[in-house]
Amino acid sequence: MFQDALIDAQTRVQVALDQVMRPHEGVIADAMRYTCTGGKRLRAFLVMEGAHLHGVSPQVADQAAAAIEMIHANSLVHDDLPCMDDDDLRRGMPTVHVQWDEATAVLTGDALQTLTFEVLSELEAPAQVRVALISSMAKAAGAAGMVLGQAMDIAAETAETPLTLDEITRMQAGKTGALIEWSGQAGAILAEADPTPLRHYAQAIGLAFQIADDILDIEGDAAKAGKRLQKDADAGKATFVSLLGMVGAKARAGELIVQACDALSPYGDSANNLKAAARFVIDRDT
Ligand code: GRG
Repeated sequence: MFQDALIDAQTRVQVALDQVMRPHEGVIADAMRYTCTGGKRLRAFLVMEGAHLHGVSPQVADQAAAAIEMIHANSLVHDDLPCMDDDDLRRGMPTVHVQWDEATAVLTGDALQTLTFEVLSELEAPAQVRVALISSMAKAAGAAGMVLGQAMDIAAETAETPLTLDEITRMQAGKTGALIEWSGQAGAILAEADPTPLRHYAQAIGLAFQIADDILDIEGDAAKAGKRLQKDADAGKATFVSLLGMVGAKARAGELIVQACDALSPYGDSANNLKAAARFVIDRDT
């Protein structure tokens, strides 16, 4: 069942994260562990489930899952900095620059990023598989992926006109979608199988995830979410809700979930957990 599989993924990725960070000591290592605590672990779950579908060993999948959760945590720490979103609360805890200071937050993100690539380079997998995962991670996180999406989002704050639906879709494909896409495909890449069905699935849930985030920003409960809400509305920024309306945004998210589940048809019932995860992406309250 999906809920059991998600809890299992949360437990397994925490063990893997503890293991990869164990040799590290000092304040940055403390902040890395702090940053990698909590969260839904959706990206780890996607890696593990995709790996399971392709018969990849859980040990290898868990390392790849730890890698994506570390670069995701890197993005959250940097996103929360005063020069970006300037947030005090993340996953229900003070953000790293509040708990420590800005220099620590920058360095913690940097250290998580390099450890991400170190872990991928040391996976028990053929060299060409490791290179494929490293290269796709670099592209997903970098100047044509998450960094680009974040830069577009920041530029939109001072732009004269709000983003159009097309622009916001491209911005989110980078900012949120690229790492989700990497997570979805990683299991197939590890098995040297065709990643196309999982890529299509992950692209659809990535966009649905962001639409759900925009809905939660308005309808969510800040205490449950563990972070500040109503930010985009307060800043007068265009969101999927402002552009499609609440009813339209919910309908679009629902369509994307159908599309995501359709993409999984080559896997039949073995992909039931991934189908349930697609629903979870839009039904979640955090
Ligand atoms: C790491 C190379 C690199 C660059 C960072 C700061 C930045 C560039 C990007 C910001 C990206 C960002 C924070 C996007 C928001 C994505 C998002 C909706 C995060 C929340 O994800 P959840 O809900 O969080 O899965 P949990 O806490 O459950 O893990």
